[in-house]
Amino acid sequence: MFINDVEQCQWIRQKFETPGVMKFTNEEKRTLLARLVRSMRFEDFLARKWSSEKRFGLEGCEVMIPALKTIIDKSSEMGIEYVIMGMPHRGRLNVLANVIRKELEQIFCQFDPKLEAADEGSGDVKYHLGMYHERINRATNKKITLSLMANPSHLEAVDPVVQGKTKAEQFYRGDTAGKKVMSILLHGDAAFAGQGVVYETFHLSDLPSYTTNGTIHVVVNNQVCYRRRGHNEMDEPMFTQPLMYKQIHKQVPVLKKYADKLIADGTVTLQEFEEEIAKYDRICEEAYTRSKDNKILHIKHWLDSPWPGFFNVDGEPKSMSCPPTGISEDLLTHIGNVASSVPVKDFKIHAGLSRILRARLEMTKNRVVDWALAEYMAFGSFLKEGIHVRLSGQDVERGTFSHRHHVLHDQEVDKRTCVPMNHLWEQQAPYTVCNSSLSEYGVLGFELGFAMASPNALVCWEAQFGDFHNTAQCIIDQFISSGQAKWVRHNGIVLLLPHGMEGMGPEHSSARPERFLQMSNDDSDAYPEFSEQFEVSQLYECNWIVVNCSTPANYFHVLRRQILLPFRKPLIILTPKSLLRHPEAKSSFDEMVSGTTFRRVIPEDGLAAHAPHEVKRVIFCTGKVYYDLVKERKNQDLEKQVAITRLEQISPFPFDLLKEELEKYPGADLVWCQEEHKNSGYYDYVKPRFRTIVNHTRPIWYVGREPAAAAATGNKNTHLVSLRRFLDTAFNLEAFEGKTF
Ligand SMILES: Cc1ncc(C[n+]2csc(CCOP(=O)(O)OP(=O)(O)O)c2C)c(N)n1
Repeated sequence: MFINDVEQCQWIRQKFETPGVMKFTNEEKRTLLARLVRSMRFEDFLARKWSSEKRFGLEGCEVMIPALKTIIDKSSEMGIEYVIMGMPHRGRLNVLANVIRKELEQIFCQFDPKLEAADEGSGDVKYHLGMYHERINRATNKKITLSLMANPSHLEAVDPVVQGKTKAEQFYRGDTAGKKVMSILLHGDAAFAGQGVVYETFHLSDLPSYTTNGTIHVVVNNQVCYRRRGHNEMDEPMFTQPLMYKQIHKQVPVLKKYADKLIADGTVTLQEFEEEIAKYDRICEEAYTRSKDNKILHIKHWLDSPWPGFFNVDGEPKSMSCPPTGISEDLLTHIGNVASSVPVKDFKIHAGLSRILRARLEMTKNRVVDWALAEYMAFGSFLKEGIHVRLSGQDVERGTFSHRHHVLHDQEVDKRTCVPMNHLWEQQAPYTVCNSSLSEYGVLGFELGFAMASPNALVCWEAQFGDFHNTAQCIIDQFISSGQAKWVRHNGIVLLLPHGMEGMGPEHSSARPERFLQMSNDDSDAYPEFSEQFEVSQLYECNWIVVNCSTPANYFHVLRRQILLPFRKPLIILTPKSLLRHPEAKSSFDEMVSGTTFRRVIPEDGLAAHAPHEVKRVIFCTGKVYYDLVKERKNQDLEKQVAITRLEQISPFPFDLLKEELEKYPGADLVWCQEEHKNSGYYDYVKPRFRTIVNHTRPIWYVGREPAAAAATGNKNTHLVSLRRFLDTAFNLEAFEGKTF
């Protein structure tokens, strides 16, 4: 990278280019040799014992181990207490063994094919698992914590995750200058040059709420060193690189070269060198013998982010229940008042914003909330309880739809801002709301890493429009959906994805809920056993939660539940756009006060519910289309004949509540209505589950838009015509007569 800072250029010249600057004392040379011995003999040992296993050895760049150890020694000397690392597979086992100092037998036993998994989930290959280790740094005699983050095969994907976790550890220690916690990222040269997420991560380095105050990047550069055995040990590089590999095979290993040099200049004797090798080989052999006793693999031992005190000693949740998520009326009023105010003196806000704040005050007086105020209530309530809240994404401070306004800007003093949420109470947790760089992959990875540091924080990432999450797909697929199954690591990150078909074109419409639902692990065909704790145990078993709330109160509750649950799961929320200002989309304080709670299903409670046996049709739906349906039902005067029930938590599927709902209307048609196209939205997910509930005895008819390749039309008229068409079908009580299913 080009450096245009003169001071930085001078530093590099002084530290690296001054003649003789790389001179070492004899003691340092001996340490370097001993570390090279470990680096080299570790790979040799694995190659001898498991000659036909992939391990992605370091051979050809053994010097990486002494280099990393030197960086860590120096950092410890300068006051660093915690180093968080991310790296690809090459040399990873060696780093675990010789840098992090994972017990060798724990590494070796992973090569045993008979090893049984003791933990939940499917686990991961040995060269992906993470590790957390507190130890004494031998060079400085100071305590140091080292953490190597678990990562998927996707090269460089872990970079922003490491940075997010580093930022969080700095934040919670008050380490504003990055003097105590730092990160090291290792890269291969091809991945470093080619993967865009590297640059998305760099791009965060100077943003106040994202900077880690510097990262050490180590590039394992095959233009300088080489890969002795090709891509991995099962590879034959001579197939494709015959001449280069003839040269590589002639290379004398670096350990021999360096030992010969030190022996020749009298720094060590041949005998000392051989003893060093024999000593380490013995360590490996002894660990190998011990590794044979390990019959069971505990992935928990490979956790990179333990949460002390959050789980019980066996790593299980402390309970299997969740208290009601409502809060007291006084709290609601207080938060509403602060949300309507400018809590600092002589601060002039924009007239348009004054109107918004006045409207909030009016709502608070009338004991109602809209979407933005409900979110305020949830965030504010956490701050009182000491829970840090962080909201990150493009333009989140104001809100893409100009509804949030969490940061006020003085209209007369440049850059003077105020965050009322940080003025709620004298003693409160901090609220961080930060506009991110224009990145999804990098920023979502960062927030995921941030959320790993502590379970006592609500970390939310908001996409500008839900569509854009697909440029962060790797973080969603490889980390969020499957992270717990692979690495036993809980994460409570919240994704806020604006979603809704509003005639705004193929983009800006769909957050692609079908993709999240397709990756949900609840079984569509298995009828679950209902216990008293069904709701919470179902959440515990799932890989993530997908919700689409139709009321501000329910949005408030689902955010609150996220922290009140005794475990952490990623939460995907399809958030509204037009409903942010919809006059009907308001909730009373009555739905949020103490004793109230999140509603997974909101059953019909109008005329149809009072005489259920006369109901001809039950329409199940989720999200915004509910308001269209209710309006249309009224227009057509069908309030007695048609019940409309809302599914608020889509996954895990509320089998229990929907069963009750279905049984209530024995004579009715069952319809799933969605505004999305048939091949998107929720239909493919809900259909088999509804059918499981009714044991395949009743059909669940589809009402919605036809299948389509693009997520939405760009033509307003086409949008309105298709809306009209499916609303007509929804209320045509003969629509499915005579049809078979
Ligand atoms: C995103 C992604 N694309 C492709 C791959 C497949 N892959 C694994 S290693 C590798 C080569 C990496 O080369 P380099 O970064 O130079 O590191 P090296 O292993 O050569 O040290 C590739 C293409 C991958 N793991 N991740």
